[in-house]
Amino acid sequence: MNYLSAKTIEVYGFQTIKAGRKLCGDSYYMMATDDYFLCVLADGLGSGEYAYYSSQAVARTVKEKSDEDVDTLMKECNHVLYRKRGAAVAILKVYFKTHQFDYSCVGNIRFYVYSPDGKLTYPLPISGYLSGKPQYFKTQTFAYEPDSKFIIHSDGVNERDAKAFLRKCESIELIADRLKEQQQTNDDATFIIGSLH
Ligand SMILES: [Mn+2]
Repeated sequence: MNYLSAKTIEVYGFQTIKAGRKLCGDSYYMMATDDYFLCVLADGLGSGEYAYYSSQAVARTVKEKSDEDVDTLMKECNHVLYRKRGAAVAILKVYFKTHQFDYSCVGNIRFYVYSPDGKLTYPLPISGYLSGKPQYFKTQTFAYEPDSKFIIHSDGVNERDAKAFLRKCESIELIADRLKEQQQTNDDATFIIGSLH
C-alpha cells in the first residue's frame, strides 16, 4: 500500500494484480504540492502486458505534466494512447486554497466524495475509453468541505462496503486496510482513498 501525506491531505493507494498475471493492467499515480493534490487512475483494456502499456503511458503522462489542469491532462492522456489498446482514465486535482476539486473520467472508474455531514458527490463518467480518437470530456469542478473523504477505484475492486466504511467516518487508514483485506484476484484492482482536511 502506498501512503501520501501533505499539509491538508492523507491518501492511500492500493493495487492487486489478476491471478496468473505478472503485470497489472491498472496504473495509478499520485502527488501533492503545497497547493494541490493530483492523482490519476487508468484501467487498461483487458489485462496483461498490453493493458499495462496503456495504463502506464497514462500515468507517466500525468506525472510529466502535473502542472497542467485536468482537462488538458485528459487530452494529453488520450493523445498518448493513440495506437495503443486504450484505457479507462480518471483524473482528480484538488486545490487546497480554494477548497475545490476538478474531476474528469472516461470509462468505468468510480469516484465518490463524502462530506462530514454525509452528503455524497459522485460525478458520473463518460462511457467508453480513451484510445487516441477524438473524445469529448466532461471535466467538472466541485467545492468540498474540510474533513471530506473520497475514493476512486477501478471496476476490479470489490467495493461491497466501501461506501459504508466512508460514511462511518473511521480513520482513512482503517478503511484502506479493510478494503485491502476484502480484495480478491479475479481482476486487476486499484483503489485510491483519502481524506481532505
Ligand atoms: Mn478493470
